[in-house]
Amino acid sequence: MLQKIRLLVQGSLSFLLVTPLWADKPHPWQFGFQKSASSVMDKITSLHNILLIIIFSIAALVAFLLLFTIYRFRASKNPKPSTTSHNTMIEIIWTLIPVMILGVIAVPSFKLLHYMDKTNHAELTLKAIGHQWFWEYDYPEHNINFNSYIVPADQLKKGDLRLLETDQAVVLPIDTNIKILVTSTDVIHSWALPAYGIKQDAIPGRLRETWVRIHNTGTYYGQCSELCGQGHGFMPIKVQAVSKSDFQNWLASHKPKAEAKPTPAAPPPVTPAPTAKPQPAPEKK
Ligand SMILES: [Cu+2]
Repeated sequence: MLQKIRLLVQGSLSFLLVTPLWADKPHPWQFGFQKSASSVMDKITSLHNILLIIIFSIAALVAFLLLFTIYRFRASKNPKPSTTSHNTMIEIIWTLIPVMILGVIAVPSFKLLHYMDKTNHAELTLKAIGHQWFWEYDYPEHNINFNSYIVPADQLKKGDLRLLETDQAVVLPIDTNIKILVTSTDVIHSWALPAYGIKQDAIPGRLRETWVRIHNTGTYYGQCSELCGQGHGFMPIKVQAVSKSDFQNWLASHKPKAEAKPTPAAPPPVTPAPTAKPQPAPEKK
């Protein structure tokens, strides 16, 4: 129990700790979001904070009215209760005020949905393809393609995160508008990375789009977020965000490998099959 309380306090205060890398990761008993690493997540966090203020204000007002009513109209003070059951003005007010609150919430919410949808100025494309149970990544502009599998618990090195470590990380440059295309080859998966504010379903036969502009270098972790079968918990996402120059170096180190792929052999020349002589139709008896 004490251990749980310690983790709870540690987790909830973890956002105050300064880590050498800006990238965040999940913490035991964590409350709240991971530290934002993208412009989309910045906006999600601020909308969330506005909503928290609204929701707490409503809860406080309702709690106050409830307590006030219980106290003011208690049986000893108010032995003969009122039998009023309708009041048109009050009913109009308590319908209109929630509608106005929802309208106020809807405006920034739709704006954010539109902002998260796609970038008009993509500088790089990453395609994430879900498989049962691993992710395949494709950099269409650079001819790079690889699969990314989980590192099993018995092969983890010191400092590795259980269930989040992959054999090959996705490498992405910071301060770059990156278009992310998500699809799947079998069932519905979901490419989700909390620090970037991304959770995009990977649907077979469909190409979903989202985008990210990463602020800080570091290692970021995510997981498949759509129940996709027995290996659902074992297809993590690991992104290594690097500077633009490091990204160019990474591209250079990966390109020859990709280009050295054996080109498919030319198909053997097709020799025309000897045309069969037309057989005379069997005579009818
Ligand atoms: Cu899944």
